[in-house]
Amino acid sequence: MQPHVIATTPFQGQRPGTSGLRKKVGVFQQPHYLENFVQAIFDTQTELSGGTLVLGGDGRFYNREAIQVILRLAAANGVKRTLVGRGGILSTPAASCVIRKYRAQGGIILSASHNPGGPDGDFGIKFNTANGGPAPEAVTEAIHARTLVLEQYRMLTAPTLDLDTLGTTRIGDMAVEIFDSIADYAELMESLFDFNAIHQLFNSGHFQMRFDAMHAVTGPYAKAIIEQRLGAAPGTVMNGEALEDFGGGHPDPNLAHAKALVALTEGPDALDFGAASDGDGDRNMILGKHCFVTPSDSLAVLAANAHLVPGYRSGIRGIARSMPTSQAADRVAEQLGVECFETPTGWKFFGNLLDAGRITLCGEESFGTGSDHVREKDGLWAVLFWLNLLAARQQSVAEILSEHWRRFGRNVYTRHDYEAVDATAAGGLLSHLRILLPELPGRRLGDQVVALADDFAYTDPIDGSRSLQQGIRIGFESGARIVYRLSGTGTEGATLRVYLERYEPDPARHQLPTDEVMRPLVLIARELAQIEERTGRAEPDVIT
Ligand code: G16
Repeated sequence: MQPHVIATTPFQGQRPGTSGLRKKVGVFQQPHYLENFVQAIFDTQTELSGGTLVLGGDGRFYNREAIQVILRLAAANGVKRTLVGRGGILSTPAASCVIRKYRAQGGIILSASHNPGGPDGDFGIKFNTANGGPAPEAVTEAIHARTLVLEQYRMLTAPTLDLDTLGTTRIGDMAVEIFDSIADYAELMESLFDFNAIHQLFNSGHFQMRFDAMHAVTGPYAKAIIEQRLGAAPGTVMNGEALEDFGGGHPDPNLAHAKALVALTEGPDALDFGAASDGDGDRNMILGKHCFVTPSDSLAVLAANAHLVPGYRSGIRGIARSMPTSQAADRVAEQLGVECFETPTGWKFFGNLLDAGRITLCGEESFGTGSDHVREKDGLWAVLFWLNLLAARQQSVAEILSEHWRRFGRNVYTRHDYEAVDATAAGGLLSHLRILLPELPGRRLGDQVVALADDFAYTDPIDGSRSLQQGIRIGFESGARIVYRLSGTGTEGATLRVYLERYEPDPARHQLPTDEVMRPLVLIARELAQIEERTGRAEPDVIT
């Protein structure tokens, strides 16, 4: 079968952001738009020709159509074998797991993560390399450069393939295997965690939990693992049916978007444990009875307790966190005597450190936590890790957290997001801060004195690559910090993120409400960056 060569013209704006190319569905539906980007992947990632590709997505609107198109492109570009998740479904961590397990040359994951779906929602595509991780910047830049000069793409003609029946078919010379990724993923989880102990916790008669899959990709994985394998009561997984529009919701597991779950952990009949995951299953939120664990604290707690979990019993090698993530994990690393790395935002920056064996655990303030078991952050893994800790320590989430703070001090943390801000105004705000940087050290702002002020730059310790302008970082003598950066995952205008952190060593102050502790720092952050003046916004849209 001869591929058709189809003439095309380049699209501007196909540069992947923090995590792949994310646009409105309508943008992806334009003739040639998806095809151009995917052809640019095949043109630059030449090892895919003759190799194995993993393909699937979070099940959002346009997932199935995009998979049919990508299969025809893959066959025409010489891919020998494509593994497709049944129904076109693959969570991001499961995709990473199977790329590694079946030694594929790469994977294409269709997802806009936590962004809303549906015909008017967002769609996205990301390429993962043979290590199972998000393509590093050098790869995404090469793909982008190729999109700018592309004149043609290659496709085979083929009937629409049945994605729902397990088994192997062919398109031209390429084998298409529809497989069930849940089994591979569940097996990996069972190799890391004490399933018997978690099973006993569920059957103890005094433990109530819910996992909110937010009508997104984790539903089938969570039902199989939490309800079927671990024996939690049916209904423990809520919103477990994956829907193309996530039931009209915003599949972002945080206090603003998982309100129904949060409510279940409050009040007199509060659950002991609540957890949620996002659109593509890589994010997680952890809640206890009357208690929210910030993602930064979660990373620190997991690191401090990793020895209680079978998969990490022999200790951890090191920890990495993204720059805006609180420094709670640094304190744990110091006590454990292991290395701690501060990387730019984006899971892709952890890949080299994981591959080189320099770190075991890593995490981000954006509700992402993971380890060297795959090369993506992993929502369900984090939930199972916490369940394993609860079973091993026989304590509540709040008790574990309070003890952690007593031992290490508390890094009180909050993030303010100003969404869909005028992009020019947002750029102007950052430029204004950059101009201020040299004069800030030593200056008193409110009750704080500036110790460090820079535009974060990162040199990868493994390959020496440099990443510049990764966020404005202002550190104070007290250990407090303010970080400003623009999101790389939005699809409308610009999203300004302001990350705020204050260190509190005094246990008598650990239970104070976060907003009360952070208020003085919030005022400093707003004034310094002239947020209202420049964006017209007096208050953030989302506070996490
Ligand atoms: C992605 C990246 C994360 C990043 C997050 C937020 O997560 O994988 O590494 O922290 O976006 O990025 P930004 O602040 O630039 O919006 P996900 O879950 O959306 O793939």
